[in-house]
Amino acid sequence: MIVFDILSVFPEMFQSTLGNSLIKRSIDNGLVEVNLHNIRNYTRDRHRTTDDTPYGGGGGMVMKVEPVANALKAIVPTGGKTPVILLSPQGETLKQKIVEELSQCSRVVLICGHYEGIDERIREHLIDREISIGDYVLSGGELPAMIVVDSVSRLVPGFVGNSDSVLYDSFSTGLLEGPHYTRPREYENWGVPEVLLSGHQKKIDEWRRRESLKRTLQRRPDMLKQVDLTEEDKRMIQELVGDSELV
Ligand code: 9D3
Repeated sequence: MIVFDILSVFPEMFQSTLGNSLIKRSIDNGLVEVNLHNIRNYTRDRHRTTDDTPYGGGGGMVMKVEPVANALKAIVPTGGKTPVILLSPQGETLKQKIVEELSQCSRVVLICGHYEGIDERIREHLIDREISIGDYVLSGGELPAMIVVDSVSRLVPGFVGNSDSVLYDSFSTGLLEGPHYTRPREYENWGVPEVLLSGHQKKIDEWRRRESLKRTLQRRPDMLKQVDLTEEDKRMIQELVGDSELV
C-alpha cells in the first residue's frame, strides 16, 4: 500500500488519468491511494494568490512559499520519514532506480509547479528531493507527477499484471528487450525467425539474449556499461561487433 499526496493548482488534471488506467484498479483494490490537494485552498489572502511577481523585477510569476508551506503542514505527517518531492525541470532525471526507491515508501508527497519559477525558500526548506522527467520543457509538473505515480504504482506488490513481468523490465535487467512475435507464422510474406518455431529451448534462450544484446548495442550502447555481462554475453557482443551485423 502506498499513498501519494499531490499538491497542484490544477488537481482536476489528474482525474481523467486516475479514473481510466491500470492505476484505477490498484486504487479500487486499495493498493494505491492518491490524495489531490489544491494549493489554492491553503492560501489565506482575499484573492487566494498562489503566485506573485519576482523580487528584483523581470517577467513571469513565482510560486509563493506560504500556500505550499501551509499545505505541507496540514498534509505531511510529522516525523520526517515522508519524502517531499518537487517536480521541476531542474531536478535529477527520473530513472528506474529512483522509481524502485520510491516504491519502498509508504507515503510520497509530490508538489507540482506551474510557474516560471518557485520561491527559492520552497527548495531550501520544504522539499527533500527535486525530480525532472527529462530534458524538454512542459507547462507544469502535473504530467511528471502522474508519471511518478504510474511508474511507482506498478511496482507495488499486487499491482495488476506485475507478478514477474516487472523483474524483466528493460531498465531493471539493464538491457533492451529483443523482438517478439506471435501468430500468424506468416503474414503476407513476413515470416517469423525459424529458431522461435524450433521448440529447441536452449537455442531460443540464446537467440533472445543475443537479440537483446544486439538491440542494446545498436540503440543504447550507454546501457551496456552499467550491466553485469557474463563471459558468454561478452563473446556474443564481440561476435556482433565483428560481424558488423549491426548495419
Ligand atoms: C520560462 C521558465 N523556464 C525556463 C526554461 C523554466 C521552467 C519552469 C517550469 C520551464 C518549465 C516549467 C514547467 N515544467 C515543470 O514544472 C516540470 C518539468 C519539465 O518542464 N520538464 C521535465 N520535467 C519536469 S518536472 C516539472
